[in-house]
Amino acid sequence: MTAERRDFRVAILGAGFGGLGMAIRLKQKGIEDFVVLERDAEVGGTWWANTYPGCQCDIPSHLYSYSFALNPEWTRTYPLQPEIRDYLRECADRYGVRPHLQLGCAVQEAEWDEGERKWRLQTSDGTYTADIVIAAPGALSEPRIPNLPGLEDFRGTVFHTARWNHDHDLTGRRVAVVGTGASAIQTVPRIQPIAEHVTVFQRTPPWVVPHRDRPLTRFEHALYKRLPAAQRMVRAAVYFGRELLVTGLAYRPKLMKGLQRAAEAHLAKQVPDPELRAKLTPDYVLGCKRILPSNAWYPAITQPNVELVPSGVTEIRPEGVVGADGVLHEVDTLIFATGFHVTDVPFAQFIRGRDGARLDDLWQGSPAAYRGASVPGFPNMFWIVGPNTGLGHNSMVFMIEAQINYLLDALETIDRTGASEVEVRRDAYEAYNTHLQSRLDGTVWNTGGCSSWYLDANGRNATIWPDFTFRFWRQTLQFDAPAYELSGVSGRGTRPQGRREAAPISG
Ligand code: N01
Repeated sequence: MTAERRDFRVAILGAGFGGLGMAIRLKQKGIEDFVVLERDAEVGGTWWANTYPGCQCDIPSHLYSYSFALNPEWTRTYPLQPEIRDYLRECADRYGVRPHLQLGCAVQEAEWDEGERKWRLQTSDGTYTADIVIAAPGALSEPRIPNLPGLEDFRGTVFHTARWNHDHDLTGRRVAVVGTGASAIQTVPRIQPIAEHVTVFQRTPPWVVPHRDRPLTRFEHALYKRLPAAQRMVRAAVYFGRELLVTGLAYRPKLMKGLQRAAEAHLAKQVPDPELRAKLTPDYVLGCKRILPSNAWYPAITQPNVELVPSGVTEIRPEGVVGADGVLHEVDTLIFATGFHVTDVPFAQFIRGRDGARLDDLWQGSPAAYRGASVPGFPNMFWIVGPNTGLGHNSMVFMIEAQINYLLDALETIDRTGASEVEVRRDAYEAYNTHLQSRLDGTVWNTGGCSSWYLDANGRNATIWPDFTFRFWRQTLQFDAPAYELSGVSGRGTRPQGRREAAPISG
């Protein structure tokens, strides 16, 4: 499609839920002058990249779709990775986004060209330029493998859950899994029945609650197909039911004790051995880290071919893994379920704004943005799933759609005013973040006594939206132009001579 075209009004970076959703909404508005640059071979983002056995969304299906594209075909109450991947592919087809996609195109550098008032994007497919960049690289896209001594000398096979090695059959293998987060607890129960032995290194136990996953019935499928309003009602009920958690998570962490007792009962029921149970019992308030639903995790851990090592890893040797107790566990396969680079956004080091300043230098490992979207010094660049727009309790798709609304209105404002540069004011950015951080102070994520990937290296929470999500929705319904400097606005005579007029983004 666009192989010859290199200059666009809008460039969207990433084709996961965020980037793809943005592209669809642009099409729905009749906006055609955009490109989507995606490093992977298909759309889907995290749901394309994560293919580990057992990969499933822990947010209910009815809520895990775009509001404008409900899916009556979900097979289960919690969707499986392959069906979310297929849903997103289908959305790309149905809404005609394919001609705008540049797949297999990794953005290596993004630089603001002050003279041209454009972003210059160096990619694996050459240079692209765009008036406006919408960065949607995802918060959980760069796997994090700890820098462990001896790792390069390991004799066996090593991979990360987000880069699953499907050519490596785990049947009869001696496997070590490092980490006990959402990915580990989904995949270990799938590895355990086929591996000879599984050693799980658990640095911090997660809180695990009963899972309500079940297949959707033929009646439900027929109902939702014939009566989409019924699915909308279930969706709304699921949404508000999950929002109730915010009362405990963000306002009164003590309220989490009730759910914590349910998790303790789940553990007691599934793990009769008191010694093992003690190892699996967290010492922080439930909700501080993501609450994990599973009926299969504890039963897998209690199997005779599984050993739970209640410590991190200190060293890798050619023949195995050494835990904090100094014991060598001999394995032939090492799987890192150690999460992602989140607050140390790897992409930020490749972005240069005004005067060549690197976003990485501004953020210094602690990302911040105005409404999760805009950063001073980086004009005409907006983020989807930007800083402090993350959730632990509800659907990210809801937050993504709120952000898309905001950006659509931003684009309309730019179009209407003819501005060639839009940049958030530093005072607005600072006031917003000061308020946001003060809201986070009393929340379970900051006070629950755990260390999680929501916090940066200095303990600042750069990830979570600390309130009801409908408040974020309300805040982002309209682009708040007074918080921004709009320069080069046509009609006000501020556009410097010799600079090109902004092309309309609509039509
Ligand atoms: O990663 P994590 P994940 N030595 O960061 C441990 C989403 N997700 O891939 O807790 C030993 O949660 C670390 O230990 P500790 C979801 O948002 C969603 O599992 O830091 N251990 C932890 O146990 C989720 O939150 C679904 O002490 C080390 C684990 O590795 C996010 O992705 C499914 C270590 C990392 O857990 C990330 O989940 C899957 C070290 N050096 C994922 N370094 C859904 O269902 C780290 N660990 C939607």
